[in-house]
Amino acid sequence: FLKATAVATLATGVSAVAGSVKAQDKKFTIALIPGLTTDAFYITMRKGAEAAAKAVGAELVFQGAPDFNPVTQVPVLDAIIAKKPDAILIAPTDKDQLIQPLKKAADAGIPVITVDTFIGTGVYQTGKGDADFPLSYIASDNLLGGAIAARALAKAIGEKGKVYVSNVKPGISTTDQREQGFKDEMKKYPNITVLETQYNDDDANKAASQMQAVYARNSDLDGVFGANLFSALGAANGVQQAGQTGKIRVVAFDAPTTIVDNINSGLVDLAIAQHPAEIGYFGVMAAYAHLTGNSIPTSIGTGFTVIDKSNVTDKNVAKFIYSD
Ligand code: T6T
Repeated sequence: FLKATAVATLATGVSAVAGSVKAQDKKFTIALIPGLTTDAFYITMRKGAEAAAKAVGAELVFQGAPDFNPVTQVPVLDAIIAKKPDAILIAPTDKDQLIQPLKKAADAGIPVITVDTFIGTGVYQTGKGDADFPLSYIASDNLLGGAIAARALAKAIGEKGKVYVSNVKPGISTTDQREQGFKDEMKKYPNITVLETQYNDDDANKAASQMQAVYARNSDLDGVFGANLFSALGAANGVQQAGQTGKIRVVAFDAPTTIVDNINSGLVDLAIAQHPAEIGYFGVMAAYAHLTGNSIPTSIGTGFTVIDKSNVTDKNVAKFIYSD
């Protein structure tokens, strides 16, 4: 009988000590649903999450859609909910469209933490509204990131001229805030005109052709802010294809490996690297803290590293370039 109990206890991963269950001995399963799977930003986030899962003996399940789209993300979320993980970390691909699908997880008793992006206003656990049920929001300060981009682009173009934002699509918390932070900061530069935003659906090729179209309409275009990885990559490619390297200045959000070449060649002035590994690491740690009965902050901010020609070879900077 004793033997059988021991086996059963081991199988569930829960150990009974003097009649009580030690929750910290349970092997928790934590799911991480990225915005999309084939994006160096989320690949790097996964690494941080895996490091934290290893540290606390949890299992990390990484499952996502191939594109940044609620239509493809929601079925992945539903499949994860059906498996009943102990917690869900998710980068919601739309502020509004993921509220109801995530509510299903919360109603099923699965704690939800959003990483990178948020739902609703991103202010959680207030008892207000229909989207405050996630326990925590772990991310970069995207308004600040947009302001940093504006200051850098303004400086690069001598504080005068025409610029535009290459962005993904409206409704994504991160990129909406970057654009807002950028435009608010640009109000401080009366001689800079911000042209209409170009939305590329997270497609770098589309961002490249849009760049050329904007330039065709505005031969005096001075700069572009690429508000995420594919927007920046595409806008930079567009500048190169138009033969305007160094003339139309590019400020990039995100730091895939290609950014190094682009900075060295002068195609991109500066890249704002987020710290996605930190987001993944703290995401898992927050989930684990909650699951073991500890309180967690309703928001955790992670940092940026601004990369340009002057520091791109510094190993303390280069370590923030994303993993492929
Ligand atoms: O910029 C990141 C992420 O922060 C954003 O929410 C979506 O785009 C990226 O994944 C980069 O492609």
